[in-house]
Amino acid sequence: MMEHREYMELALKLAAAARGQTSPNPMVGCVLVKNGEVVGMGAHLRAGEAHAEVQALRMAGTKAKGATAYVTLEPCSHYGRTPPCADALIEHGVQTVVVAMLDPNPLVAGRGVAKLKEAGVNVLTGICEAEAKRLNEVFITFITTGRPFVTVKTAMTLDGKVATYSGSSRWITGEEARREVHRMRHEHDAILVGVNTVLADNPQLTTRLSPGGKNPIRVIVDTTLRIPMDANVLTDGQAPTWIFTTEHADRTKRAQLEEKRIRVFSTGDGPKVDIDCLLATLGEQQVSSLLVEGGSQINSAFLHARAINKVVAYVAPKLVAGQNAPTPFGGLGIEEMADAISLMDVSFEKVGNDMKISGYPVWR
Ligand code: AOF
Ligand code: ZN
Repeated sequence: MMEHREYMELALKLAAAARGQTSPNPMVGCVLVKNGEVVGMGAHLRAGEAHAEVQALRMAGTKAKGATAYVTLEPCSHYGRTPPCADALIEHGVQTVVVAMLDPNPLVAGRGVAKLKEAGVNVLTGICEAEAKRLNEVFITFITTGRPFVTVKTAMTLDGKVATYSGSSRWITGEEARREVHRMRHEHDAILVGVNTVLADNPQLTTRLSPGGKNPIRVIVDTTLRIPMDANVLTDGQAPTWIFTTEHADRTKRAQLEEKRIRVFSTGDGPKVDIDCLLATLGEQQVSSLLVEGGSQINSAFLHARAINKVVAYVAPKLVAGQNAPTPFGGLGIEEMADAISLMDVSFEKVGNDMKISGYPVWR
């Protein structure tokens, strides 16, 4: 017979199988076990569809009576798009519920566990909690702040450059790293670049994976609406494109864009697009995760707004030199090394011939 942790790890794997398709909902997995036998399994696959517990209960049928449920997230207690899972577990006679983490959704936040306990169900919490929190880092941020979880992804040479002095930048990393980036695009609700990147590279910002993937909403930061009307992101129709600008933008250009069904948001009359306002707006639009693919000015704007939740940096073993060659984060920068932004929970991974370093900035 397996231990609590092993069943929970299985439930976490089931949950993670739906990565990139549950937004704005969390990924959740559930395993039902009775007398050492797995009698039901389920995962939440899509917002609006059945929750993990319901899927597992359906599979188990009458065998759920007296079983132990392993759930990666506290069973819900509220009527959302679907009825409460806590009620379903109680009705099916589940005896014990093992929970990895409480639901940070203020509508639930402990009420699911309380409901189960009141009904006489044994509840055990905190099994594989750290793993569960990592799995749902996006959901936790979105449901508690109303803003998207922001990942800044960069790719640079060993000497820290994102392009040569002449602006040439294809490609810095190898194929494996580039494939990973397309996977990241698939997993995010939206992708963001600055207009300078559009002007320099005319990117599509789509997910090119075989056998296919979901395209994120394309967000362009463009203070004065310099975007060319024939840019790929405006003409290819592959995914929605939203432009964030300011009151300094030309009204006629704005109308032209809106005529092409491009959404244009103004963040006010500040000198630059206000990152804070941009994030609040994206959150209102149910964008729970945002992948920032730079340029150096945009990355630096996010840094100065302290608006980065995660950094994923690919470092390619190449040298291009050049004191004017751009680096991942531009702007004036921080004066004292003692004030550098440190990352925590850092991981180092070899991807093809490149090194991937990821971590979570500590904002003091
Ligand atoms: C669970 N099991 O599998 C999931 C839960 O609108 P709804 O009905 O889909 O509810 C969404 C909320 O339910 C979501 O914000 C989170 O609090 C919880 N998600 N809960 O017991 C699941 N996906
Ligand atoms: Zn539920």
